[in-house]
Amino acid sequence: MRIDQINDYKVQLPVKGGTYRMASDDVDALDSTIVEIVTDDGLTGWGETCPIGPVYQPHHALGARAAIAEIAPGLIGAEVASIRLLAKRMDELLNGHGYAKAALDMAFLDLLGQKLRVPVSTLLGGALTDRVPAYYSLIVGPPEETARIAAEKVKGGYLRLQVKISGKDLEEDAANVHKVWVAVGYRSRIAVDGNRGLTVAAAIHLDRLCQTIAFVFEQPCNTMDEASTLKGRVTHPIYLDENTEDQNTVLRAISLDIADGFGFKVTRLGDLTKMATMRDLCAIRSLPHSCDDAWGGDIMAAACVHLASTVEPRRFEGAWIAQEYIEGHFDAKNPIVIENGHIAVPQLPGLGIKPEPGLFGQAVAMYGS
Ligand code: 0XW
Ligand code: MG
Repeated sequence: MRIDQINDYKVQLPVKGGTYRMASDDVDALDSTIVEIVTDDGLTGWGETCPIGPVYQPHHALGARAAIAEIAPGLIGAEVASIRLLAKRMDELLNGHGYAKAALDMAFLDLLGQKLRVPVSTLLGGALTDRVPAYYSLIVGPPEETARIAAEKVKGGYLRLQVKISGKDLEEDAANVHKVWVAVGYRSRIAVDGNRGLTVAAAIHLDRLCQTIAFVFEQPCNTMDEASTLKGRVTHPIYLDENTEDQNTVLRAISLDIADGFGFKVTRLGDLTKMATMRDLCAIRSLPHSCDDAWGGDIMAAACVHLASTVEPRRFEGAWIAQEYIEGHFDAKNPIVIENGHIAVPQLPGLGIKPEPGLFGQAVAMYGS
């Protein structure tokens, strides 16, 4: 099975229900890059990469498409058999830019899964479950409202909530955490996500003000060095998210004992295979982690869920997909949906997602025949 054609599409995903607020940025619509790979035996594979704006992490939509333009012509005619060989080929064509390569890698796995008639979860080592827990992300907002939504989501089946804080108003941030705790208590696990917005001092203050509340503190400060100075000075476990920019950083965080867990993003770590390696590394040290991406439609959601199904459930912090914030689906027949706080793992060969024909309009770039 050889690559005949690579097309990429630009898809605008407006945020359903209003602005998505985080300490690092507010976003209203996301620019998703969809990759379609057509092979000589008539199969089509799909991939996606969708940075949540240009500020959240050092990725941006235009960068993804520019990187794909650099790589795609060199992949025409390549055999889709060894995912490792294709990753090597991409590295020979462009250094870095893992978040763009991730979309191509996703499409390779989709193709290989279809060819071998196995779901992508099988190619990632094998599923341990057919249904994974999702977690809900509560955006920065007024404490009463945040607590109301928290209670509603837990009632709806979510086992874990992520409370986003602004890092700008200590009183409001502490009130948010307290009110969510009063509303859901032990019925839900809680992550408090600073999205890099707090100083070390502010993180220590919030930790003290929330001493009796059980939560994990996700990416409170900007750098890994700041996170490391929090060790021993705060009582809440520290999880890293934005700092996990590549495999080596994760390895460093684990070996220096900086993180108690991770919020992993598929495209940030490079691709699904690289994230599977991080899954195995975390297993060695019993470190919990999530399976997310920054944003994306059903293709990205399917990728996250396939990987999520391969994580040992007792260390799994849930999958985050953007479905709650997106109107409609790419594939109306086999959408990736959260039901009772859980997501069914696609069982069809490949990713199990086939976007409706013509849904993405005209390709913004086409490579190959
Ligand atoms: C909640 N998320 C997984 C979605 C947004 O991209 C931000 C992210 C996070 O945890 O920072
Ligand atoms: Mg986070």
